[in-house]
Amino acid sequence: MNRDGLPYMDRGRLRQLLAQRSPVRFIEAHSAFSCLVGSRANASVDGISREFDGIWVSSLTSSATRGVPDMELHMFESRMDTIREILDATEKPVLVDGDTGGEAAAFEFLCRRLERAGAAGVVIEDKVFPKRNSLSEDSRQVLEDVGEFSRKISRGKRACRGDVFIIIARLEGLIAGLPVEDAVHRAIEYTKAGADAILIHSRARSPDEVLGFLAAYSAAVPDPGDRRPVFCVPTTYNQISADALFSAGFAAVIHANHLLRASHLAMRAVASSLLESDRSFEADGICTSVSEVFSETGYHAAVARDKEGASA
Ligand code: SPV
Ligand code: MG
Repeated sequence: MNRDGLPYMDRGRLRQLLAQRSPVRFIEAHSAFSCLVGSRANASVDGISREFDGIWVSSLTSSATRGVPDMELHMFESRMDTIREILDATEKPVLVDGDTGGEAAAFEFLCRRLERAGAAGVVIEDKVFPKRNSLSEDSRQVLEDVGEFSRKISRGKRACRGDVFIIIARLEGLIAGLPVEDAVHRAIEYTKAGADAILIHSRARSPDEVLGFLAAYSAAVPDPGDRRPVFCVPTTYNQISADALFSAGFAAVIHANHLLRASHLAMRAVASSLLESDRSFEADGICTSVSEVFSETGYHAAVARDKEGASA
């Protein structure tokens, strides 16, 4: 048990949830602090408690946190430090956005390091290195050769030592403007190469594109045993609920950047308020209290234990 009385992270949890066909909701984290907030988030919906099932370590928000554009700049060393801090801050499965994975040899090392660190899996996208962010309307999106990308997946699979770390192949065909048939063909090839799951990405405003992929994939691979769980990232088509996406057949939904975007909005408002009012009083209403920050990071609990020690 850990200090909160929770069982220690079960490294196979994500694989298990997918095998059970339990719907999986991911929330983005870009720091240990945002991971604590996302891990503890809880809502009661129709009397049933709902929480996130896993943490998504986004490349967009990891880049933004470092003040650089999401263009696969070489920074996996510093990202590894953040990933380890995030792993220390949660018992939930942590899924890492590995961009394109780089060249196959680099991807082998990435898989081994992430597996050893305790991550639940990695997602790599089938674009050429260095990729451009998929939500950008005016970036050139160039897909990798199917055979090359399949070999990268196989080499990553062979590099893993255990059988719980998963590799997810992310299809960028719709982002690159290719027809859905191309994405289905790639899903089949990447599955043959060993991909444990598929992520279909889209920046359309409506979910029709990704729902169309799901239908075409099911038609092309009629035996459910031969299909892989399909993930989606409803950032742009966000009027549909995660529940509706699960009912349509998606296995997992990733809320990919929201904690960073929320803090960006709040930080800008607070910074302006401090200048306008020339004091912080007016900003208090849009900041959490220092005491809440203490609670989130376990400060109050540690002080209580200090007191127990002093009176013992
Ligand atoms: C990320 O969160 O870094 C992603 C998703 O890769 S997207 O920004 O939509 O490409
Ligand atoms: Mg990314």
